[in-house]
Amino acid sequence: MDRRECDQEQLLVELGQSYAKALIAGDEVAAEHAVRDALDARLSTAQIDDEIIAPALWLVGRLWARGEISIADEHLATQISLRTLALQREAQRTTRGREGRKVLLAAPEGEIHVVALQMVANLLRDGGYTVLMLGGDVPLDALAESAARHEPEVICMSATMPSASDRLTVAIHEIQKSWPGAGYVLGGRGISSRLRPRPGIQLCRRVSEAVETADAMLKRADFN
Ligand code: B12
Repeated sequence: MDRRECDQEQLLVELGQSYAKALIAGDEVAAEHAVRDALDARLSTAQIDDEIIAPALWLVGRLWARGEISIADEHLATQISLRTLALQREAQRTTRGREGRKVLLAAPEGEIHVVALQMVANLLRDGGYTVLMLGGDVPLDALAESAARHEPEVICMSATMPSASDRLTVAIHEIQKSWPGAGYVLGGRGISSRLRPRPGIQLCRRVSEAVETADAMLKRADFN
């Protein structure tokens, strides 16, 4: 077993224990928490079903057979598990809903810091988006041309250097001339107070806000 498999095995054991404890306590919130953690850790539906939910229900069955919990406790544990199955389906539906929706990522010319942008790309890809990562130091005309060619619904850009902030504004202006259909998700410590959020342009402080912000942008576009 390699390191990754070992970590995953350990995580499954821990989440399995938390989930079982939650079922026995009749604690729906704690049970959902365990399943959300499993989903966040990218455990598969099969792993969650076979190695977290099923063993916990077997334990509940054994406790009931030994007279340690009541039939009502067993029913409650079952209802909680049925709800967590619905939660799993909902998470999959959300991911599928993002399939085929394109997000383009770039840092404008002169900006070579791209670690945060790569994190955003990973999060979006994991969330089901189709990701087009152009990387750092992308000339403005090349950026506008790429946007016009690929027609992404969302464009994520990053500015770490203070000088890059105004270039984001110019980039948006340039892109809008050739591809007006995108919303913008911007981040980075270089962003100045001159760049203000407005409809179609959102600022994020953390990479973890990117997926939610892109989702909100698409929802808005769908309603228009
Ligand atoms: C790694 C690094 C580099 C690498 C970059 C490699 C690469 N390919 O990315 C190298 C060595 C090449 C480099 C070069 C330079 N760097 Co440098 N670099 C850093 C360092 C150490 C880490 C930056 C980083 O990756 N952070 C990790 C990420 C995850 O965090 P973050 O960028 O802050 O992003 C957070 C948020 O801002 C937000 N976010 C950011 N972008 C986005 C985008 C979206 C869409 C979203 C949703 C969120 C989001 O999410 C993150 C948190 O969740 C910082 C130190 C520091 N204090 O930041 C200096 C730093 C940024 N660099 C600095 C400088 C000065 C330079 C150079 C000019 C140095 C030189 N004289 O050559 C050059 C050229 C820079 C240029 N033209 O772009 C300064 C900037 C100072 C300033 N504000 O003016 C810093 C702060 C170092 C310092 N203390 O002086 N650098």
